[in-house]
Amino acid sequence: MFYITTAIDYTNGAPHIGHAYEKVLADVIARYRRMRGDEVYFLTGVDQHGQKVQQTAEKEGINPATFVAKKTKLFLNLWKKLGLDYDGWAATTDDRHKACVQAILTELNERGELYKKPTKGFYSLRQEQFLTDRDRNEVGEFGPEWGEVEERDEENWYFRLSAHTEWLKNFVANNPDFVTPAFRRNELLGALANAEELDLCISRPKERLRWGIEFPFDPDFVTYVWFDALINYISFAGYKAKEDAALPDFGKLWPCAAHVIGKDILVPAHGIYWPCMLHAMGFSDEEMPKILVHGWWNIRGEKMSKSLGNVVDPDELADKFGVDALRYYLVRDVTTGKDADFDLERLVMLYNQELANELGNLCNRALNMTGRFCNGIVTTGGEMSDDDLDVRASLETVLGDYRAAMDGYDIAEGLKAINRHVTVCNAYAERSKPWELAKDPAKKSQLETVLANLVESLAHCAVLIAPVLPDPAARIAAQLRMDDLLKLKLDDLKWGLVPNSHETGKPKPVFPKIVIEEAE
Ligand code: MET
Repeated sequence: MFYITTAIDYTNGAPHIGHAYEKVLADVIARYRRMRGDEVYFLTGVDQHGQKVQQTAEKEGINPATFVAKKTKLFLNLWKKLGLDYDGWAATTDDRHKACVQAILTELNERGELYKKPTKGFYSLRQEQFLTDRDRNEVGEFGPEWGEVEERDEENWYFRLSAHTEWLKNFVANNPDFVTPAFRRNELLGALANAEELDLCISRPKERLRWGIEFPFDPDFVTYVWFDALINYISFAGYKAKEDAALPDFGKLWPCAAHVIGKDILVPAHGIYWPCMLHAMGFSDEEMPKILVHGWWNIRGEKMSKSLGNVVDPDELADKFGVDALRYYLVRDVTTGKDADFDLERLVMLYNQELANELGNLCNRALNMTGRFCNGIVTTGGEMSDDDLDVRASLETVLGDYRAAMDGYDIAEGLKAINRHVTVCNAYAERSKPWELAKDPAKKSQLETVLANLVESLAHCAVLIAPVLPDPAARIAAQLRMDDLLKLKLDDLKWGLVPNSHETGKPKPVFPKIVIEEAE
């Protein structure tokens, strides 16, 4: 089973482009793994508790539950619009999740992993955590990154994080695939080498924070939002679930193959707290999840183009440029793990060039000429010239490149591999000039072979592009009149998908060009 999750987003605002990127990335990986033949479970959701949510709700004068329900809708609607195909929805106010968090707290307490002690110090409201002297800047102050900081003197519950850090250091050192990409794992190793051996404060007194999960054995406290949120990965996977909870079978899902998260929440939450929490619960080294860390899209306002406007709201982007262009851009113009610059001109350019002009053109010309010159009928089995054979060889190379890239979560490289083959095909079409061959009855077999090779290539490309662009892939399959095409698995992709005498349909533009009106 390939179990994949995303970070769950705070419901104190509307989803932004970073949220959309992460979810699309995870969706593409999930779809690819299904195509690869894996059984997949894709979980995403929202982080509904915590001080920030409570504060924003208070500011708007509504109770947190109503506020959260409203914001959650924005996420659900956007994910629907972007075509996310997830199997489970993790919303942390769900009673099944609360029950799991409480069961874990009780168990950890019984195991002696928790203790209560007075806490005195400075607290960052933005990060919802106590600060130490290490968090001060050069001039001895808590910098703006901590937001509002206040002094607190209160009792709290602690998790014996420090009892697990030695184990964690060894575990990370011995398991290179715990964090992908490697340079992010190095960041974690660096952080671990410098870490102070501190325990983690996992409660907040109820008088300050009501909007959280109550401690089952000390109802004056609620659970720290990160401790609550991280548990979503197992609670919604069926960990400690009741039989009738309608959750998956935990034994089948776990360990998670990829927690897809942003670089800002690797250290300390996912790279330190989470494995230590699991270790404290009794999970073995073999039962540790894997983490896939992505970078950020930098939005440089001044670089935004005049004619395209300053839109970076994913919802508006999808409306303005189309879901296909947005999904494509979000995985095409970035190397997984690294940061990238969000550039609307590139979004339009990449869509128009690689999809409208190249893949769209291949679809259009292959089906159009097959219709015009051969009544839509594909005839295979003719003699292949060297030029014909080169097309077939290109496809074979591309299949290998694509698989290697996609297995390594490098979606941009996977797409570039497809595009290489499309370019080969379009050049081949221009060189072979089917429109000339069609004029000479003696060249009929040659014509049929060229067109069959183009149609065959198109069928492959539709399958390969489907994880990123499921709707256009389906449109191509429909025009090819190959209803079951997208049910094929990666291993089924071999030359000969289109049978002899197959009748294709008429082409309709799959990627209408984006036309930008010049700004005055
Ligand atoms: N809500 C957190 C964030 O947005 C992520 C939690 S993932 C368990 O940073």
